Amino acid sequence: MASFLLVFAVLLSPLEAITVTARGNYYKNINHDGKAFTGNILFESPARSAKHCALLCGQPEHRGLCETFTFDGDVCRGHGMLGMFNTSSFVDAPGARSFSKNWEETLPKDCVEAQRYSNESGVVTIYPDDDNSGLQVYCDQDTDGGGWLVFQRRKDGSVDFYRKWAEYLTGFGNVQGEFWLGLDALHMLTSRQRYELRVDLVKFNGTEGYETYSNFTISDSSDNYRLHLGSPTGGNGGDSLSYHNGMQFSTRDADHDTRIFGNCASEHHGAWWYKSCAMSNLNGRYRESREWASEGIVWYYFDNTQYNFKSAEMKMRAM
Ligand SMILES: [Ca+2]
Repeated sequence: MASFLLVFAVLLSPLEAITVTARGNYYKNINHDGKAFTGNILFESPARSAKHCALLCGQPEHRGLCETFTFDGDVCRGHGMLGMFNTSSFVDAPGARSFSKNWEETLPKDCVEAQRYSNESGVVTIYPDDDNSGLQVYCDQDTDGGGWLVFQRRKDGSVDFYRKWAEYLTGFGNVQGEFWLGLDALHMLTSRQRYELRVDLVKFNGTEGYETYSNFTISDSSDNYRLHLGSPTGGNGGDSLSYHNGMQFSTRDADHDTRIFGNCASEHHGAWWYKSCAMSNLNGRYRESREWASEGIVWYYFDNTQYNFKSAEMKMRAM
């Protein structure tokens, strides 16, 4: 039987349904004229994601009979082949996605793999592990060959970064604009594979700088998301992060710095892996113009000053 006849149909937003997998094979979505195959239902089950639905479809209990599935964001329905070759068994379903075996591609687990689907920077859903329902992230596919997962961005002061512990864990802001992805996500990602770290900076006069580090990992909540960094591996921005290597994360309401008398997060109006206190402060207060201020967005060794930056981005790439 020709493999192109194995058509998969799901009802999903395009962002969620980049690809799905079943029985160890991988499928890339193709349009099927806005129709979905809904016949010959073999099973119905709640599912977390399209990928989860595909995995259910591939379970041995279905004895290989499940060939397609639909997922409405809540319920997963597995379908057999019966009726698939009759166009009347497809119903109108605007936004439906079909999946063909011909493509044989894998779900992207990071922004490096996401380059297989698009070389343009933007928001994509990655699947860091099989049980995960997907994580929406911003991939920078332009800088130094691309493949960078951006986890922090400052550029216009539109988002307040002077926030408490709980918000730094879950993340905040707008992934297209200013945001912090979240310490829980950073721990999850860096515990699954090795990443390098890159910091991009722009001064108010337009001068750009960057710095890269190997082996970027963030420990878990029991260790207060401690920063672990390898050596600086390149850049012209000055190494302003090694000073913070081995430090726990602190916010104004959760002081884990090594300064006994004082709270670095409140003194620097930010949240960071403060020591006693900071050679960098990229979550500090945003200012519209160049000012000398230790509570601003500082990267000290750029030019050995505490002048604030116009923009900053922190990103990571699988090594
Ligand atoms: Ca302290």
